[in-house]
Amino acid sequence: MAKFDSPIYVTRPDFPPLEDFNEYLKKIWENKILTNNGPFHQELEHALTEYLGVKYISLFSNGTLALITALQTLRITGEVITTPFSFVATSHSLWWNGIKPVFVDIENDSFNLDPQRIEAAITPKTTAIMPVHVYGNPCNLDAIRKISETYGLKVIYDAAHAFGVKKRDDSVLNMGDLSILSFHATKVFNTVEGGAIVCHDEKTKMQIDHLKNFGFTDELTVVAPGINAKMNEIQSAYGLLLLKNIDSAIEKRSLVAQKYRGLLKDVKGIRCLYDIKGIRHNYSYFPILVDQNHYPMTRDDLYGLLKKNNIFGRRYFFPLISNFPTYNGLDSSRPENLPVATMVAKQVLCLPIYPALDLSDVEKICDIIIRQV
Ligand code: T4K
Repeated sequence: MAKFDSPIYVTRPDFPPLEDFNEYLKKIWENKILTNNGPFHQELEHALTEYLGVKYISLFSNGTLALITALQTLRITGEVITTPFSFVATSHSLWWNGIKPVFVDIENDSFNLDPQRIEAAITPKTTAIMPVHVYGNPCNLDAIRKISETYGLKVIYDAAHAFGVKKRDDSVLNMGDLSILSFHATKVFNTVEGGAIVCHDEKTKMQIDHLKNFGFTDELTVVAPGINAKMNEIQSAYGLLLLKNIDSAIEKRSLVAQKYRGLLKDVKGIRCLYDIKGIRHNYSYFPILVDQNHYPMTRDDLYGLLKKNNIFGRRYFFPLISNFPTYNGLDSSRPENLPVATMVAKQVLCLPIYPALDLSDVEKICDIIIRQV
């Protein structure tokens, strides 16, 4: 089979219709408001609370600043229990707050923080847990809630991948003290760059809004050492337009995921993740595990082979965060402490998934994978 003529990337951002975006740009030109809680910013916050089914949302210029600010909002210090199987921004947000990440292993089925291993990692310095809904698959919410209540720990969910994900019709963003979202161009919903913090009460929403605007509460009053993490009007308008078609975008992703699963389900040595009953998934990523004991090549060889065929999968999240120089000296970073995460990072490969991906292209990608057996 001939390789793809043009590259197939792990994802492709959605773009709103250009004419519609021009209309919004015209309005911005008329309003003369480019940023600082402008009308589109307010409209997008409102639209997102409705769409996501959450009480309060505060828009950010990116997900990383949302994470950093979430930790500031709750005044988290000391040690925070988190997962090594995530994008580096998760742990970096702790580092930027002078907090020590304590890595705990992940579950073999969801690739999320394993609640059964959290308690053993709690010390007198532990103040919070920062789990990640990796690939949009919800963490074990009930178990994490119970542990946090027993030990009086805050929970900040890194929900960068979990836009629109629901458990029994309730947004996963309603769990924990705070959740953060990323609206980066590579995400299910994007504002080019962007992010948000979801919170559950008005006072916290106000604190977050002050913190993302240098700490200003009015023209002359600065109540805290805030940062500049505001989303601007152009990004907000982009988001408003994309939100109109978000359900159909998720539906198209779902068809891609189902196609992959159907074609790969019997391939020896290849493991897919499947839908969980009662969960509304968003199909943000399509990870497979390549087990070289049963599949004729390693994950890296398959990655290279696909690349030769113009298919650019990604090894999210390899290396583990705990293997990067900033973190690899920590006691909790020892591979013996993280056997499941170490195995998953070695085997995982995210295949292309995005709304505009043709199902015939999914067939071609799978054909290359299957032909090796
Ligand atoms: N927490 C978690 C769990 C996260 O995954 C992330 C971000 C964060 C926190 C932090 O949120 P942000 O501060 O980023 O809002 C990407 C993203 O930059 C990053 O947002 C994301 N997670 C991470 C998982 O992936 P790269 O370096 O892998 O992206 P890049 O530029 O290689 O893009 C991947 C492919 O997408 C490209 O090969 C082609 C395609 N693409 C990409 C862009 C940007 C396009 O077709 N068009 C584009 O404009 O990090």
